[in-house]
Amino acid sequence: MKITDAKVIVTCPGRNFVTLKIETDEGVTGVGDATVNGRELAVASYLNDHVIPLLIGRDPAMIEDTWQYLYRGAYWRRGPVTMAAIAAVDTALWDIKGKIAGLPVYQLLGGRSREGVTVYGHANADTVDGVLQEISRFVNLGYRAVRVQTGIPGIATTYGVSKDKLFYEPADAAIPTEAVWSTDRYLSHVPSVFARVREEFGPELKLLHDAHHRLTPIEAARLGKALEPYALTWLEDPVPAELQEGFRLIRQHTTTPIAVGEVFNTIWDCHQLISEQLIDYIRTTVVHAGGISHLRRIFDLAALYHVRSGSHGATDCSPVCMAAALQVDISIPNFGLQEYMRHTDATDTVFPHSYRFEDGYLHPSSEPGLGVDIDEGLAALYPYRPAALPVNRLEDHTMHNW
Ligand code: GCO
Ligand code: MG
Repeated sequence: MKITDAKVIVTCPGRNFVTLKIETDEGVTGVGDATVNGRELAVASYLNDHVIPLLIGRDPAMIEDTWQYLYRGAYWRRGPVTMAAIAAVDTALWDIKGKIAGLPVYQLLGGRSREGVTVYGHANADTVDGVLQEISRFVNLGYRAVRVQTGIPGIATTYGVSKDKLFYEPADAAIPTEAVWSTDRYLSHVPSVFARVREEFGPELKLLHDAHHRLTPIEAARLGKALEPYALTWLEDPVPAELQEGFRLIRQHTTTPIAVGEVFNTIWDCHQLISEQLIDYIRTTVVHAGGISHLRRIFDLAALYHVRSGSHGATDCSPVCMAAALQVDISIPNFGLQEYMRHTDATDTVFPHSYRFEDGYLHPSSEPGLGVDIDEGLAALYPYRPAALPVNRLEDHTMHNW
């Protein structure tokens, strides 16, 4: 069996997505997500110019060899663009392997380890009263875990607070919008939010919070400590994680569990965090961390060190990514939680899929392969629109992390 063609489909049914579709001489096709929010066309070009010519004529069954060929063969290894392109190829080849075997991909990964994949939704609002209502909405929908983000008094806009409550789309303009940030205002507000939430919802609901890379280690330690009475399931991305040893300082001061990894591309971005047990959840996902093969490698390393998975599942991870993530989530021994931000109806129709939400769980498709496809005719109706993520400045205009 041989790969005969591969095409990159860029579509914008509400937001931009990049999808790779691989075709074979036996008529079996596979899909992979290659979306990097705000850098979509860079990945499309990397695939078209540097990857697709290498795929033609290869045996689609050789997933690991193809992964190693694209990773080692690039010479310039790693990075979000390269790894998203490799991820798309890897994901599409697993899809093909599953279809040929007549099995959902999770069966090829060892079969189910659980009944369903526990997901968390995003409750957010400008005010504390508003967020309490939003949390109720998620609880009524059956969610067992909720991420809580609110506006910060004195700051005009805050990460994670969205106009449209089921979706969060921060890439809102071709040229990045500029937000203003104050760590002091944030740190003095957030603990009071969680105090109210625990008071209203009691001890059982799993609560999460995303600091979105904005703190220093000692600030993160202070926040983690202040949040301890409210028993969060995790505090996410407390600091930018290039400096992996920075997490030691957070760990010395707080028992609030730490989650990190949505912007990581390879196992090398987290091997110190994992092997020194500086984190509790690793949030790498299929599209940004080298596909199903590499994600599984990261999660296997994590399992040795009591670190559980918590894959990123924001709106910019397409339904192809979500379908693939669920195949991994259901099969690994050290699954933690899966983020689940819903897609627009237009996105769901462009990417027909058969995973489903029920009772707080997502259930992967049981169809052969990943159980997801792209409707190319529909995709063509939604042309690419330039959209960049915002940038962040301190009140004195110093550039900060968004
Ligand atoms: C999350 C993330 C997202 C990212 C977005 C960037 O935890 O879901 O932090 O909200 O900001 O995916 O593209
Ligand atoms: Mg996040």
